[in-house]
Amino acid sequence: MIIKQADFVKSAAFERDYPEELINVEFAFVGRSNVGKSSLVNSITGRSKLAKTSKTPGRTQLINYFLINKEFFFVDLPGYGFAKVPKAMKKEWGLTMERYLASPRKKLVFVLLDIRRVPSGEDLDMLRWLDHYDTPFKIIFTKMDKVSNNDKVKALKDIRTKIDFDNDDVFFHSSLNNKGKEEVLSYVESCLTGEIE
Ligand SMILES: Nc1nc2c(ncn2[C@@H]2O[C@H](COP(=O)(O)OP(=O)(O)OP(=O)(O)O)[C@@H](O)[C@H]2O)c(=O)[nH]1
Ligand SMILES: [Mg+2]
Repeated sequence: MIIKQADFVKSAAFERDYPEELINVEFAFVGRSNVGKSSLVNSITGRSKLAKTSKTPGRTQLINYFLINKEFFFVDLPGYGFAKVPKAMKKEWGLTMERYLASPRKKLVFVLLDIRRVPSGEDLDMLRWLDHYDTPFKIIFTKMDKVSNNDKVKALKDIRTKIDFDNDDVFFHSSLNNKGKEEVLSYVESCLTGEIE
């Protein structure tokens, strides 16, 4: 799929502030703070400055909507699991994320996991939550440029102690060299054309 246009639409905390729903499903990116959600949005849209990225976890505090090819939305969500912010603030971000996930919007959720980390309790909560609410989701392993092929095998083994998945059913991506981008985009396209429900 070719991304001809990608535009920031708006930031929102509450459902009433989300842009009007489109006919097409929207694609949301969730995961721990710093896992690379905003970088992934930039990588797959080919717009390096579309979503704000940061070395400091907790950069994205609101839900950011991007309109792609005037057809569908990518939704960049605030990350979870960042310890070094005041409790009240953390709660607020969590609520912003939960409100989105609980909203009736037609969505496909990409759950991002850092290939070098065993999934945290919060990652597992997220996966359980998506299952519980019957929300379709796909896992994307991020920062693949940080691991060799050998490391990857070992990392997947460690990750499998916590979660179960088929290698064919997950994505592997690097925002540094954009490897894996086409696979994610083809999947997005297949969802839009209705090949996958
Ligand atoms: N090497 C490498 N670094 C990456 C990759 N993706 C993201 N990063 C780096 O990881 C840091 C966090 O990236 P972001 O995209 O801002 O992460 P985020 O998940 O949006 O973080 P929050 O908005 O805080 O939830 C930045 O320093 C990025 O440059 C990747 O694929 N490879
Ligand atoms: Mg971000």
